[in-house]
Order: sequence, then structure tokens, then C-alpha cells
Amino acid sequence: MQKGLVIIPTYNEAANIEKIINIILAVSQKLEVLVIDDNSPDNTAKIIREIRKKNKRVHLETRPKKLGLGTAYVKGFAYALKNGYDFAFEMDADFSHDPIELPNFINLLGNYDLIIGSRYVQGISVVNWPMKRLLLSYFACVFARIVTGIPVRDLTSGFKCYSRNALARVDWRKFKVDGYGFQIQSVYSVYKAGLRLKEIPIIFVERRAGESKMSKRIIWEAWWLVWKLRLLSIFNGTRYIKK
Ligand SMILES: Nc1nc2c(ncn2[C@@H]2O[C@H](COP(=O)(O)OP(=O)(O)OP(=O)(O)O)[C@@H](O)[C@H]2O)c(=O)[nH]1
Ligand SMILES: [Mg+2]
Repeated sequence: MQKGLVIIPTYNEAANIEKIINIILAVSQKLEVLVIDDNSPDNTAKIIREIRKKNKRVHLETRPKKLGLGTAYVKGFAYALKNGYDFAFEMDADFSHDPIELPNFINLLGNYDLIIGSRYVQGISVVNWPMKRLLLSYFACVFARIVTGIPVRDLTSGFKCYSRNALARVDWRKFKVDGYGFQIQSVYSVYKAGLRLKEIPIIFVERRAGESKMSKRIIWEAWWLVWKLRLLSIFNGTRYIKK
């Protein structure tokens, strides 16, 4: 049986984490969970340590302070490769990504190396976002698609499934971006490696519990990154692929 790792970075997700892990583990026997917690003041990590006492399908990595989503995933991908997983997911803890949809990704793995859960392939499937945030996200994706030339509608999605091959081909150590930038650059890299990408519709629901961590810095970082990737496409499209 193939084995997959759902990587969930957490910062103050005590209200969500146990519930979401239970659903993930019930949804597919193939799945294990890795939580990457940045010393959350609400003691998210303590909850994981308790779960781990009874359940060996749950894993925990901790970091001393809040270091951002991008580097958390890089750590998670290294963990997945080192521990022999066949595929790995990026997923949020806050129920914006519905664990029920996980098998839809897994079913496509034989044919694709990166499956992207997309809010923008079947109309717009976002629930409970203020209009301002929805428009910002939607047009940011249109802009990023046009400038980078990557044929993907939801370039900033954080609900993604990578084959082991995709994880191994990308040189994650060269990534210096966080948040939306990380999402765009990861798709760019897999695409430039010549691997097969697929977008599938997901329904994205705004978090109900816990706090948002969106920042202006992350939006600016993504804006500059998109132009950088455009230039790289012209001069060195394989910058982030392992030689
Ligand atoms: N380890 C770690 N996890 C983080 C960090 N920042 C955010 N996260 C987690 O990454 C996931 C996505 O973050 P969110 O705060 O939900 O970001 P968002 O979805 O853009 O915004 P909201 O849902 O509106 O809050 C969640 O599981 C967070 O707990 C961080 O610096 N370190
Ligand atoms: Mg969220």
C-alpha cells in the first residue's frame, strides 16, 4: 500500500488540530499526519504529543519560534523524502481545506505529479470570504498566471498533493519565500521540471476558529516574486530544479 503524509504547519491551532487529524486519519488508511508547530503559545504541540501516545500515524516536528509557512513546508518535504513516503500533502489546520476531499487527490496520483486543489476552476468556490479578500485573491491569481505563464488558475492554493518524484526534483533549499510566494514558486518549479500538473475543484471555507495570520508583507513578497519568476523563465527557468 502506498503511504502519504499530510503536512500541516500550525501556529495557534489548538481549536482545530485534533479534530482535523481525526478526520484525515479516518478518510484514508494510506495517510499519516505531520504537524510542524512553531512553538504556538496556545500549546498546539502539547495536543499532538498526547495524540502521539496512542497513535503512531501522527508525527510532530517543532521549531523554536514562528518562522513562516514556507520553511515549515520545506522541512516537511524533507521529512517525507527521508521517511519513505510516496506522496505528501500541503494542508491548512483551520478547516479551510476539507479533509473529505483528500481521496480525490490521491486517486489522480498515478497520472500526475502535482495535484492542486483549486478555488477557481469551477467558477469561484470560496465560502465566507469578504468580497474584498475574494477579489484580491482572484485577481492576484489572474495576474500571477499571466506574468509567470504557468497555466494554473489557483496559483496561491495551499491545498496540494505532490508525488515523491515532484518533491525530489525541486531544490527546496533555494526557496526564500513565504505564504503566497511559496505557493506560486512551488508550482512554478514543478512545472519547469516538466512534471504533470492537474487542478481539481475544491470548496474553500473561511476559518471559523482560531486567528488569521495574513499580512501585507506576504502580499508584497508574492508581487515581486511573480516578476522574478517571469525573468527567470527567460534566462534560467530551471533555477529551482535539482541538477
Ligand atoms: N508552523 C507555522 N505554521 C503557520 C505559520 N503561519 C501560518 N501557519 C499555519 O498555516 C496554515 C495557514 O495559515 P492561516 O493563518 O490559516 O492563513 P490564511 O488561510 O491565509 O488566513 P486565514 O485562514 O484567514 O487565517 C494554518 O494551519 C496556520 O496555523 C507559521 O509561521 N509557522
Ligand atoms: Mg486559513
